[in-house]
Amino acid sequence: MKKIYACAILALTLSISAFSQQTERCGHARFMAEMEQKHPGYGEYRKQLDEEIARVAREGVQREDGETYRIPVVFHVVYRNDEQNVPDEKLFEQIDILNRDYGRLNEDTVNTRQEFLPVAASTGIEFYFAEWDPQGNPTNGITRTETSTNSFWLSMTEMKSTADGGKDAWDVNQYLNIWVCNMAIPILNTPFILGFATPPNGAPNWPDGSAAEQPQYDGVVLHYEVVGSIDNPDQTFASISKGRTATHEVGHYLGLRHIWGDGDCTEDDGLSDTPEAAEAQQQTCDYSTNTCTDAANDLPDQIENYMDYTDENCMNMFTQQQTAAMRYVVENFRAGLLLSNSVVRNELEKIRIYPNPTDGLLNVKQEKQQDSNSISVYSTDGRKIMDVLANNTSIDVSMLLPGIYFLKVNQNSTHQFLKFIKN
Ligand SMILES: [Ca+2]
Ligand SMILES: [Ca+2]
Ligand SMILES: [Zn+2]
Repeated sequence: MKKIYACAILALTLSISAFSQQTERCGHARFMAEMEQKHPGYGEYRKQLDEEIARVAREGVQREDGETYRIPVVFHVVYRNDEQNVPDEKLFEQIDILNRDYGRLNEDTVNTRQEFLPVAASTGIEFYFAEWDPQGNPTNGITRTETSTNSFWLSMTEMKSTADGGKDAWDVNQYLNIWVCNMAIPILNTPFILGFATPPNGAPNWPDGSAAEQPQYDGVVLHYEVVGSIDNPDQTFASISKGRTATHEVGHYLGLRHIWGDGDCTEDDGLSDTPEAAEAQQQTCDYSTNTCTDAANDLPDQIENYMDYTDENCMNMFTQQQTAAMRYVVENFRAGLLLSNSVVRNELEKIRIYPNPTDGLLNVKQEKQQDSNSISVYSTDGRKIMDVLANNTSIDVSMLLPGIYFLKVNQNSTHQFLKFIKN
């Protein structure tokens, strides 16, 4: 896979795919190989990072009681046609799936086998649509970009670059960027790859020359057909119909390795509560799988784990050590995610609007009344709906349809946005 760009290999890949109908489940190995080629030393850097994460996880760093890490997400939908322009509802569903899986609120936790129940964990990590864009404007956390690119199957960066037919990231330190695009093999029209993610970035031992190119490519990419669940999946999608490509890829984004360690029984993911495995579960649900014999307490392969390649119908858990590892990554390498939207919120406390939700009248109370105020109402997709007279502190919004809106309050040279709900 390393020389995927060579024409001979390309032709070979096409023919293999045609015969086996095999879709690459996750592009992690491909990503690592590409990064190693561009930035020699990347693999070594990753290994050090992995070892540090594994150490923390093994030592059992506990979740601080009650503290939930909330991560703002922006979806960048890059589409060539209507089908690829995945509707909002699918994206809403995808966030719900992430929250259920990461919170161990998924319905199928009942399928976790007895021997793994003691280590199955809720991660205490939640995901929500970004409420503010990088310029401080209100947003629904979704961007849509039309492209002339038929398929992004051969590139791991073009979908992340406006100049290359994709969409530039929002500040990768403040948002989890998830690109949704077509990665099907042309002509065959089957997905070449379902998704891939970049592992955490930002440690001081990042190789020279990588910083300028790499940071804005940080995030997760999903093939558009596996966003959200698939109701009546055909054969191609039968084992990947639960929207769990995102669960798996976000796991990589938060530092997790595949549970088989991308190698045989001598390689592992550094975590002791995921039993060693010799290879990926091949998109099936075979509970008898036991590819490695552990010395003391031999357990079957943990096919329930989101970081395997199991049929998504049988995936249902993260472990305690995976939880510790991901939380460590959030705290040490992706802490900006926790700060970004809260900074804006603190600013907003200087202005109060009430009642909220409102049936008709919205009162605006400012700590310091400004002379040069102007107030406008915006929809969640950033359209201005109405202007309000500058000194008006009671706004009639009775004509608005029920829903979520933003009030933009200009104060001299700055402005603030406040969210309100119209019943
Ligand atoms: Ca393990
Ligand atoms: Ca075993
Ligand atoms: Zn993977």
